[in-house]
Amino acid sequence: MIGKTERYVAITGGVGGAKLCLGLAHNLNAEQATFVVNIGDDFEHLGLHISPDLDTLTYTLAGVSNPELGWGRQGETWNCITALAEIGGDDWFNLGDKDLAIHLRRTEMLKSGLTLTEVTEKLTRSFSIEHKVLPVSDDRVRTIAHTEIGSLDFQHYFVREKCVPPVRGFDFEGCARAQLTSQVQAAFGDPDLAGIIICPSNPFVSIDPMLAIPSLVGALRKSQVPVVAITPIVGGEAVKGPTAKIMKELDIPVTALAVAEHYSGLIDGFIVDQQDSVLTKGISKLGIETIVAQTVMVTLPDRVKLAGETIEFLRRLRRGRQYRKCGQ
Ligand code: FO1
Repeated sequence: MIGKTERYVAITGGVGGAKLCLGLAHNLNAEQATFVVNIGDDFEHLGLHISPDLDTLTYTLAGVSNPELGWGRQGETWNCITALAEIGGDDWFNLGDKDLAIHLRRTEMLKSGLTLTEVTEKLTRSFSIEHKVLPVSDDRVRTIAHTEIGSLDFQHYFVREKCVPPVRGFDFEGCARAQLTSQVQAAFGDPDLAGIIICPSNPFVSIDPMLAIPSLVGALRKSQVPVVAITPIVGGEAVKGPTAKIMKELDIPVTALAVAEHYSGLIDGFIVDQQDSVLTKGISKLGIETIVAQTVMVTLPDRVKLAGETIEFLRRLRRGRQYRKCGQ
């Protein structure tokens, strides 16, 4: 119907996911795209509540993220963390001087009794971001990495230990009783919802902490719209971060096919990179329609193009059949 608002929900975490979300934000206005973000990386540090995936997406959408690092802010200085180390403070988690502002503000607002959702709404608004950036839950979910040197809080594993200790598996403390926020439930229940996107984030540490929340998987399965995932693995390598290393340690083949298998039962479509076009037949055998695109996003046009192709793919999946979820 002309003028009918098509709405999309993207599930995202980490740097890779944020890149696609920026592309989606260029294709879809604030009414059409909602971002549901991982909170499993959150932790309390130096007395501050830190939400890395919410911050990475906020800085990326605001155009102030650090292009080299992917996290934190561009044009950063490190005076405070340097001075902190000089007086015996922890400096393994690099907090830039400008970045500190968001952690101080979030901690202050949480202490005043606001929910993480309310805090995020105020913070994104202060960065003039119009799109909805929603923590998946206001409950506490924490990723734990079970490694050869013991079980580590996520940031201790990811940053302090630099992902070096071989990992045996992950747990997501609190996920079983965590509830989707009412805003996230409303996004998935929106009558104009036209598609759901699982961003090219690390499936095991950025997406799984959200899929571990029972009502999220329920929402995905109940939704009458297609779900498409984009591969974070290209040519047997992770585009960024430790995904490939984690897959090897979990004895999972480092291929886009293995990622599709990881999501199978939840997704209707999968996007692989041109380098992996040979995998499309194998993935289609899982009952997952697969298209080939340039999934490695270097420039902003790359992100906008991939996001546009993802939206078109979802439209085609919806048109292609009177949409029925698998298994219904
Ligand atoms: N990642 C690092 O590898 N080293 C850091 O020192 C670091 C600091 C940091 C500060 C704020 C923030 O929001 C993110 C930060 N990250 C750092 C990234 C963070 O660990 C990851 O972005 C996520 O938790 C996983 O994607």
